[in-house]
Amino acid sequence: MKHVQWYPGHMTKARRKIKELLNKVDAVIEVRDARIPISSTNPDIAEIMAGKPQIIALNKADLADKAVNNKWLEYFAQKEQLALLISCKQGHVSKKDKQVIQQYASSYVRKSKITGKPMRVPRLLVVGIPNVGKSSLINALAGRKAARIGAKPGLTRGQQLINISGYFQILDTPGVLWPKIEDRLAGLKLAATGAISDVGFSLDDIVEFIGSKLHAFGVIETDTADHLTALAQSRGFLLAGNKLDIERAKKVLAVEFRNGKYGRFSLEMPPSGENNG
Ligand SMILES: Nc1nc2c(ncn2[C@@H]2O[C@H](COP(=O)(O)OP(=O)(O)O)[C@@H](O)[C@H]2O)c(=O)[nH]1
Ligand SMILES: [Mg+2]
Repeated sequence: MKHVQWYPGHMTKARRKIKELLNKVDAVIEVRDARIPISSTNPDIAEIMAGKPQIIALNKADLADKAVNNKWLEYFAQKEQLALLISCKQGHVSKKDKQVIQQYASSYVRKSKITGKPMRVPRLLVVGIPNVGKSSLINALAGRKAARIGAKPGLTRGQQLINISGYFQILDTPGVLWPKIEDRLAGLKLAATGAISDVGFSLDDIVEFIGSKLHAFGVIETDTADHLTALAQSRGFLLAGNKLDIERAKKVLAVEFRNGKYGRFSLEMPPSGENNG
């Protein structure tokens, strides 16, 4: 595995950028991938946030195992961290979730001495590693195409506050955190879920990992190689001379796993549980 971490120059810049954004808000929504709530955060997040109140949005909950999602909620509740299960791909965030965010963030806004009420609407910043759905969440909260989806990290528009009327305001520019890949397994989980676009791993590495997971979950009965053959056959992926196009099958397997075509999977359990692999 090649080294996937950003080099220090980038990191210093990213940190500085986040600090700037943090100054403008009362609280932060940290987006993580619900399938890998540990690997999809930066382990230095607490230090980076410097005490800024934080809501954890376990996004792509629609792709993760329902029962495991609930275990993660229990886990964060035990740690007294506010966490929400979010699926924002369809462009919608529930009223209840918006209210929870609003109430939490409001409690950190200075109160009027006279009325005892917050002096203004709370302001929030969305942060997270690439591809966890930061832009999607901002769009879904805003209820219109307010933030750019799929933009490369660093490619952001001029910062503006978006008014989520009746609830709060969010910065239209998310803060980009960098994943810290502490071991090969964490890297493979990030690659398999699409957080790091295959950087550092070959397609073969990723496909082998996905295949072994699908096998362990009982979704495929054969080994990865046989599954790829069957996939290429059933879809008619052929090269010249009627040879099976296995490379194409690999790409399709990776994409379809990422998008939930094989079902809903969680690749990480809360630390207290078993099966952390
Ligand atoms: N299934 C599913 N896909 C999502 C969800 N949120 C975002 N995505 C997809 O994840 C990819 C990355 O989303 P994007 O918002 O660009 O991530 P960002 O890099 O963190 O801003 C896009 O293909 C989105 O459609 C979700 O809740 N569920
Ligand atoms: Mg984005």
